[in-house]
Amino acid sequence: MKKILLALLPFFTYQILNAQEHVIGNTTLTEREVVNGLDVPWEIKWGPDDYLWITEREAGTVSRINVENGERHVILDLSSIIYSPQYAEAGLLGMEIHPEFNNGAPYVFLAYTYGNNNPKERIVSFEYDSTNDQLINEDILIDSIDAATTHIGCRLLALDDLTMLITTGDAQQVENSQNPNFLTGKTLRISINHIDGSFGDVPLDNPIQQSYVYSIGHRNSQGLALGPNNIIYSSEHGADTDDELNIISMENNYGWPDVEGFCNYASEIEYCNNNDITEPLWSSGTQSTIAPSDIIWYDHPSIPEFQNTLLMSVLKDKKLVRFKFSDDGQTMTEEDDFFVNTWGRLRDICVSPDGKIYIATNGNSWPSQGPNEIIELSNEAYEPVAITENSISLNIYPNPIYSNGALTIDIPNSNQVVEITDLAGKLIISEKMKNQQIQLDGNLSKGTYILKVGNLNSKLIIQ
Ligand SMILES: [Ca+2]
Ligand SMILES: [Ca+2]
Ligand SMILES: [Ca+2]
Repeated sequence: MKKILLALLPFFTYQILNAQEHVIGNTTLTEREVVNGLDVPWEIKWGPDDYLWITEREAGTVSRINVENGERHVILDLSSIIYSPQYAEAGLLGMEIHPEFNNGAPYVFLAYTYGNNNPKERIVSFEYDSTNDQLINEDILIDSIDAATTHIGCRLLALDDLTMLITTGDAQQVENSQNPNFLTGKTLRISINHIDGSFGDVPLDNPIQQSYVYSIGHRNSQGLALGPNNIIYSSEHGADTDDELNIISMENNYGWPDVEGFCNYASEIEYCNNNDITEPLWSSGTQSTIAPSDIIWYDHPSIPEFQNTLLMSVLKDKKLVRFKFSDDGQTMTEEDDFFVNTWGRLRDICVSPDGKIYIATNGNSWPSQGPNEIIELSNEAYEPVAITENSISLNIYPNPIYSNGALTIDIPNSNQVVEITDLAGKLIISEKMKNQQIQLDGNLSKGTYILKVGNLNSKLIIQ
């Protein structure tokens, strides 16, 4: 018995040292370090293969990480190509995974700087070779964008219409942000449609024919996130004042370098009126900056305090900011800080399908004096809605049903709200019945769901 206790001791000590708890409202989040000792993690994405995909800015590598055991496999090494000086912001930066990765389009997009004396930025795609666990066949999509040691943008966001948005910084040539002939200081939009032959081309409905330019007047945007109602939110670094949170729309002008933050100074107001400048939803104010990096829209029920809010990882002020919005998503209504000075500078954030949050840290001081790690935050008390054959207590038909069918729910009071969640408990549809029916609008992909009315529920199959 004594022997067993001794054998167990190191294990428990390890657990206590590495598990920490954070109370947020009514939820206790458990902190766990997934991996440490990285060479400036810049992008983290939850992959369609249930691995965490990361880029490391200075090392120039892409890796897949098994979050259960922290095992990391380098699947691409661009160290011989990239320009990544130590005291700078350049290197291997943004990454995006094709929305149809598991469906015939195993493409991974990267943004990086290259060329030592006259640095440029390029946007490329690679194919994932699952047999050898490597990225292969580089295809340069946009080449020779002006770069610099800092202000390079490089956040990528693929959308369901098979286009991808790309942020570029002003590359320290501030006036070019207002000039549509330059690709710097912009949001760009490119086709990633692998079916119609337009992959890599300028989408036909871009505002300027044969130009990737989608919006202008940006300084250095390093956050892009898709929110409800197809709203594209973007975070942006200010110079000495006015970091911004914007809604990105086609053809808009966001003001830089002539306007910082809101149109609130006399000179700005005139410029704003003459040039139809789009103001931000939020600014860090006219006194200081916080250095916002990535943003995500968190919509999972496992952390109710964060559900349906925008989370922003912040570098200089070393915190996570939660933004709440009006129902239409157009107005910011509340701003709250979390984890201030807890893990140093927070570069990037992503969420797994079961609602766990992953944060990439970039050390305590600029540019990268460790720790450079990835932290997991989870609500261990959360129990996803589980259902067994026995607990079916509601008659619905037809079942299975097509994703755009009319579903009848056999319940006497027909004014109740119907909730449809996936098996992880994520709410997808919440709608009032009409005449004991709801009309599905094609938004549910094939699979199994849980339909709930009050405390009754049933398994629902979409075919
Ligand atoms: Ca990310
Ligand atoms: Ca602006
Ligand atoms: Ca201003």
